[in-house]
Amino acid sequence: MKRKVALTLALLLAAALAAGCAAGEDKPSAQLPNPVEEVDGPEDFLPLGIAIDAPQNAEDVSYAIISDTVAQVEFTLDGNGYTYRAAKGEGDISGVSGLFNVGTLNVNWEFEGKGVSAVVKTAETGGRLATWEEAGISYSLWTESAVSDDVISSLVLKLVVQQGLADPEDTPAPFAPVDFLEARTAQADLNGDGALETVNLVTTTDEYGWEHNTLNVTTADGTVYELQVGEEAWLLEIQWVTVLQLIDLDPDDGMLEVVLSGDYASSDYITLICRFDGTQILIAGSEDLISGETYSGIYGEFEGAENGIVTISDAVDVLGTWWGTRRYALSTEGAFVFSPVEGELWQRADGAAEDPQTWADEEFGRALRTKAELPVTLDGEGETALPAGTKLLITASDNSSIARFVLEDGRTGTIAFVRDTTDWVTRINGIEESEYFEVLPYAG
Ligand SMILES: [Ca+2]
Ligand SMILES: [Ca+2]
Repeated sequence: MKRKVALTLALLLAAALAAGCAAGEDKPSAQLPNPVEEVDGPEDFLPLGIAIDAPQNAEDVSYAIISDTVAQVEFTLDGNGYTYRAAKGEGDISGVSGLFNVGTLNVNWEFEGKGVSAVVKTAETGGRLATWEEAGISYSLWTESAVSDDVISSLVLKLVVQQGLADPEDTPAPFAPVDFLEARTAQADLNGDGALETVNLVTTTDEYGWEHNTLNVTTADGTVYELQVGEEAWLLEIQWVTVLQLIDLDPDDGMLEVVLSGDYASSDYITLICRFDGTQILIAGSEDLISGETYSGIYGEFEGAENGIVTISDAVDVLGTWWGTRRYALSTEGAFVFSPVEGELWQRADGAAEDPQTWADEEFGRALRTKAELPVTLDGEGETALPAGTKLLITASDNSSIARFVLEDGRTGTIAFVRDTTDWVTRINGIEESEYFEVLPYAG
């Protein structure tokens, strides 16, 4: 990937040189390869993974992004005009063509215990070009003015100190999720090659009122990659998009993820987490713990992601229907497949466990009331049977074999169940669940 960036930059430079020659110029000049897009400020460089700004006390500061890869700040300092650039990868990004046979100076110094070195070249006109590299990013600083070597090298040091040295020991600032549900379009470097992609979601409605969603990724060179949601045989077609975000699951892999979540039936949600790898758009799968198969997408709605852990919410049908959340992580083998975080359950998320009203007699659909002795395991007490007439609230479940509950007096415990997947009957100790409870409020 790095090689590709370097090549792109080399081509840009070649274009700049060619432009300079065609114009018949033989003096050094900052030829700007097109397209140059003016931007508002240094925050616009962040999607490129670059943090540069003009030095303090600079005047006439302007910002631009060149060919979606190179960040540029132009400014005036002490009456001299400067062009400061940075881009991921190696190579000369200065875009300055011309003769530099007057002199080359290598500047080295120590900063924060690390060696930094820049090369300062002097043009025939007296202009100075400084270039340096730091943490995989190339920098250049050019001025047409005949400033002294001391002036240019101390300005380089000032800029390096101002932005700080990248320290691999430091945790980088986490990428803040970008919500583009309203805009339907966003720009970011999705695949970490230093060039911005445009991602957008196009929703069309057919003559039957059925919605079709297409996720498009357009690269800097105009190539469009498409993902038609629902195209895969078992990928459900989202009818109502509720979440559209850019997130960063792993800050170290150079990639961002696009999250698309929505309702595919009546209040049945699915979450698609997608990556663009430079050649195609991939959808993360999720492992079905019962069958062992991998499905495209994760059932449930996307709630958020933190430290690589994705939270999904969904209706859980275990001893009644209740709203729960579960946390998923990418499986360790490096595949783009999510599994529930080991040892964690679906957690009830409707606030019922904290609400005293849950235990009121008239509250229906929250606390359950037993009508027969219910075999359970109480925490700290072991296996026992709860007498008929006991109220309990289901608080969590693995959605396959156990349910956690809390009693009105605060004691907690576990109910073991077996779900018969042929007739979808759930049994506790061999007896159908409905035999134990006055009402089991299932939705749908
Ligand atoms: Ca990119
Ligand atoms: Ca990442």
